Amino acid sequence: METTLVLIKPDAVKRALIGEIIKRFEAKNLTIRGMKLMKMSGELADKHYAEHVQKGFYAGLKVFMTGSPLVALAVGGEDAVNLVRKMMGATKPADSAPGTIRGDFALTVGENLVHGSDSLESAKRELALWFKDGELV
Ligand code: DAT
Ligand code: MG
Repeated sequence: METTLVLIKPDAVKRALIGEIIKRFEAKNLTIRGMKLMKMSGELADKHYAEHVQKGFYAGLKVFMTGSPLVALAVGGEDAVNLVRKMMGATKPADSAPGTIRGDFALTVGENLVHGSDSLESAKRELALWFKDGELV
């Protein structure tokens, strides 16, 4: 069984979509193994988005991600990493299929509602940033 990191981003929390998003993962029979509502620190943002810190959009992304609370989830199940990415939809909402979270609810790439680890290796690295040993059930 795999476990992946999902972030319900600040725009989704503000839009009261926490329940809608968690409902989809539960309906798919994935398991919520960890969950916390918190504000992302700048330090955590730099670590979490290490692959993007040099990019032009990063300053705006950091302001957005650290500006108000988000929900971090550890989501487990068979093929959870790829499955969650499929359920999220493509990064750019114009490319994300109807039926996906971004396809159904997101309008812009800057506010695309959810994060999901993009590989098993990323999932392991990211889960260690967000959850301490012993916090996952
Ligand atoms: P994903 O979140 O689908 O894994 P990513 O890792 O390429 O996508 O980028 C991380 C986040 O950064 C993405 O969810 C939204 C933001 N982002 C990516 N490309 C962007 C761009 N061209 N302009 C603004 N924000 C962008
Ligand atoms: Mg990514």
